[in-house]
Amino acid sequence: MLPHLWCSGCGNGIVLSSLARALAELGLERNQVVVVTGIGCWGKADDYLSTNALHGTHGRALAFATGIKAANPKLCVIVLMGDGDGATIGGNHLIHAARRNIDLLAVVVNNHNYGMTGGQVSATTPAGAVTSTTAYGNPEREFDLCELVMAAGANYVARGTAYHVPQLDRLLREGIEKKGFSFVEVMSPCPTQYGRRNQLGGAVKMMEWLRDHAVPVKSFREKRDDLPPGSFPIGKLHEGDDPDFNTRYRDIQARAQKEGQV
Ligand SMILES: Cc1ncc(C[n+]2csc(CCOP(=O)(O)OP(=O)(O)O)c2C)c(N)n1
Ligand code: SF4
Repeated sequence: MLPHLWCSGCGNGIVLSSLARALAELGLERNQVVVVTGIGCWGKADDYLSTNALHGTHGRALAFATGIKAANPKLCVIVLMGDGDGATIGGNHLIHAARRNIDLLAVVVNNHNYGMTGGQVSATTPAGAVTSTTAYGNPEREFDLCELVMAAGANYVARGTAYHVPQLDRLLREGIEKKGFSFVEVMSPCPTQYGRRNQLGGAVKMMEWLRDHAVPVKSFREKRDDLPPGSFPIGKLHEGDDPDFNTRYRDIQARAQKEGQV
């Protein structure tokens, strides 16, 4: 095991191992891969990967990644963000990356709060949950990130958890291979900040909660009204085949060149 900065019981190490396995299984050359991260606990993941890496500013990872992919479409671009980074301060970039259908994989580790800076409320904190900035309960409703990016136009949308590891390996592999915007949300425990404040019983109990509330998407759609409160679907939620941004851009470029405009 590598020395790392994450708390014991944090799900980040599990997601990182899953990503490393997905890259190894696909046999990608490390110089063909660029891992782009924002700021946060999960945003430190690129420190432990021997690919190209860009550690950007908080909430802007997708903007940097879009530039990289647009400039060199041959690169495999993977963007690692927390829910604060990728969906709260960076929420607008997330929507527009999905709308643009830029060909990359975005992995948002959703631990329901801003872990690194003391457990503040984020756009995925469940309504009523306690955080350092919502001491008596969150008055806001949470985003369903998968539904959000699906509605915005992503080609591949999936949700996994830090408990369901073989499935997560597969979802990350599929997300890397799929052309267009791929989004994998990983539900993951932050026992230090979120778990402690919400009295979720520590890292093991949080893992057991994931085991008991994550439901394969097919069963979820069939039985959603009969499932225990808090249940959520996991697996591949959506796959489309719309042309990605670079394909559309190339087509327009070719047309413009033919018409002698550039
Ligand atoms: C513009 C800006 N605002 C705020 C911060 C402080 N900051 C650093 S990390 C972080 C929260 C990260 O939370 P999240 O993205 O959910 O990742 P986690 O730490 O939970 O993995 C914040 C608010 C910053 N670095 N830059
Ligand atoms: S604060 Fe939370 S997200 Fe950050 S390393 Fe610790 S357990 Fe993980």
